[in-house]
Amino acid sequence: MAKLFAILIFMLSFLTLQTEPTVTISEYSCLNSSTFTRNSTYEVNLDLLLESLLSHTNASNGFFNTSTGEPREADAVYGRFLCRGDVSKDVCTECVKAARVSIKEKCPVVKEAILWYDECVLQYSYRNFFPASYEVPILENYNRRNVNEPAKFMKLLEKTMKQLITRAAKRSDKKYATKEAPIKGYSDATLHTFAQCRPDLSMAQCEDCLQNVTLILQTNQTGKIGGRILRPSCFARFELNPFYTDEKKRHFSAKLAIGITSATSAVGSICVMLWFTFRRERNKRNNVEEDPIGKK
Ligand SMILES: *[C@@H]1O[C@H](CO)[C@@H](O)[C@H](O)[C@H]1NC(C)=O
Ligand SMILES: *[C@@H]1O[C@H](CO)[C@@H](O)[C@H](O)[C@H]1NC(C)=O
Ligand SMILES: *[C@@H]1O[C@H](CO)[C@@H](O)[C@H](O)[C@H]1NC(C)=O
Ligand SMILES: *[C@@H]1O[C@H](CO)[C@@H](O)[C@H](O)[C@H]1NC(C)=O
Ligand SMILES: *[C@@H]1O[C@H](CO)[C@@H](O)[C@H](O)[C@H]1NC(C)=O
Ligand SMILES: CC(=O)N[C@H]1CO[C@H](CO)[C@@H](O)[C@@H]1O
Repeated sequence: MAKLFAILIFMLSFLTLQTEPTVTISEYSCLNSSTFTRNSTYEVNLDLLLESLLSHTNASNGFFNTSTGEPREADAVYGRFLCRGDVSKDVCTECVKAARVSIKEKCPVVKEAILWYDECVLQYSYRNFFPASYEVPILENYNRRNVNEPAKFMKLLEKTMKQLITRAAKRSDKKYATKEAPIKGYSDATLHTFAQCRPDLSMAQCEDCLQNVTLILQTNQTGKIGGRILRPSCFARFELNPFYTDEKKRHFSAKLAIGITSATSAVGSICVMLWFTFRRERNKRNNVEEDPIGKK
């Protein structure tokens, strides 16, 4: 029994580790083929920049831009990150931390790169891309699956996105908005949409950027169940499954998620435990010497 208890504790700790927030790379681009040499001043400045960005994930609007090195000199590096409007500071920090590592892995010795996770975007360059004029690349990522009635679906998407743009652009702190719309004819299908701009864009700049992005989103591929268009200064995304935290529900669902996770872990552990116990009993009956648990 003590052994089983120890196993249960072990499995619980394992499952707890597994439920830590995980971030997934969405898209990235190593923008310019011009490169820097290892251990050069540029690399030193780049590392300083990434360090500085990471230390500012506490910014209340989830956005920070900065530069290292002498401005306008060849070794200067400019950079910024933007976290998705609905994520907590902890998730934002987690995301920028992961992006800081990935961007150097994916684009080694490249002077200019951008990398998107679901929860944040990180970008650096040897040239100043502020305020909003420098706007490549525009990346896309669609779900491969199709909806049943594409024409109707695209109409609904267009209507929903239009409302989203105005709401996101009007905000001053974090320029983002979410909107859900029921899909008629499917009892429990809901369209989930999300749009966000860099918070330092003006209302007009944000509207422009999002209009561009949503137009591409609706024309590049049609009739998909999900998709996103990612521009350095703004992005829009839609899915049938909920992929963001509704502001009103955030605190409630955070608690709920933790509840569900621990409940799932507990139930899972008990099932695994019962299964092993059952096998052990059966193995004993069958006189099988190998005992997967008994062996240390
Ligand atoms: C890449 O960088 C070089 C050197 O700074 C520049 O001349 C060129 O226009 C850049 N290419 C692109 C695609 O931005
Ligand atoms: C860069 O510097 C580190 C430590 O100073 C050294 O170990 C490494 O070999 C250097 N790399 C190159 C490519 O010079
Ligand atoms: C965030 O952290 C940095 C460095 O740790 C600090 O200098 C800055 O004042 C903090 N900003 C906010 C808004 O708390
Ligand atoms: C969106 O903006 C990009 C870059 O400014 C431009 O090349 C593209 O044609 C625009 N697309 C649409 C659909 O407005
Ligand atoms: C849209 O789709 C075409 C291929 O059909 C692709 O070449 C293009 O890069 C896509 N993305 C954007 C942002 O327009
Ligand atoms: C350090 C730096 O380049 N900061 C810039 C961040 O973005 C704002 C708004 O575009 C600029 O005014 C700052 O100069």
